[in-house]
Amino acid sequence: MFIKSAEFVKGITGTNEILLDGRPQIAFVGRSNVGKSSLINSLVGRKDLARSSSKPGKTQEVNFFLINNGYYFVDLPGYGFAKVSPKRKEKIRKMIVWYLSYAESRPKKVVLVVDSKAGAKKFDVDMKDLLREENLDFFVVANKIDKLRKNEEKTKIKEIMGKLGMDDSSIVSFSSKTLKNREKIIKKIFD
Ligand SMILES: Nc1nc2c(ncn2[C@@H]2O[C@H](COP(=O)(O)OP(=O)(O)OP(=O)(O)O)[C@@H](O)[C@H]2O)c(=O)[nH]1
Ligand SMILES: [Mg+2]
Repeated sequence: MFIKSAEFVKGITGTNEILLDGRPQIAFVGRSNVGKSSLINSLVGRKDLARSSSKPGKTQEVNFFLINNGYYFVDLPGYGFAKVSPKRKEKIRKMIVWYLSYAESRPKKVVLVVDSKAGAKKFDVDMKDLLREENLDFFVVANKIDKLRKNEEKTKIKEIMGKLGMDDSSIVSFSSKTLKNREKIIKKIFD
């Protein structure tokens, strides 16, 4: 699979006709600041398609990017940024749950992005449970692998998958800095 075109279509916060246009959706979910938007940019080979920021809480809506005119990459807001109000946090949590569980369509694949240095947190475990309950097809990206020393990688990955109760075949490490495993992730998304 070669990504030859990518464009931002729209951001939604609830029911919208884009959910029903029949194109398969690939969703990127994870805690705030783990690098979901950067991962999308790396996959499509564009620096600023999905807006990313060093300030957590950049993505506020469910953003749809049209890929090769046939798919959507769906960039979800991140959960768990400490500085947002409890009310705002709850709103974001509900938006994520709505998209994954109650929206008119279901994503064909979900990429659960985890910060490889911080490891799997409660949100990640809860998310894995939700994805399982909803019977959604998903795999884990251990992101920001450039922040780990080479000899830490294996242990960290084992630790993350242990916490999630999953086996090592469902995790791929990645870094937007080095683009390590970019092709592998694209393959996993589209197979
Ligand atoms: N070292 C390193 N930094 C990264 C990597 N990916 C993203 N970042 C940085 O992490 C910060 C957050 O990246 P985003 O892509 O905005 O994260 P996000 O998950 O979309 O964040 P929200 O929209 O707030 O949920 C930015 O400063 C990025 O430059 C990576 O692979 N390695
Ligand atoms: Mg984002």
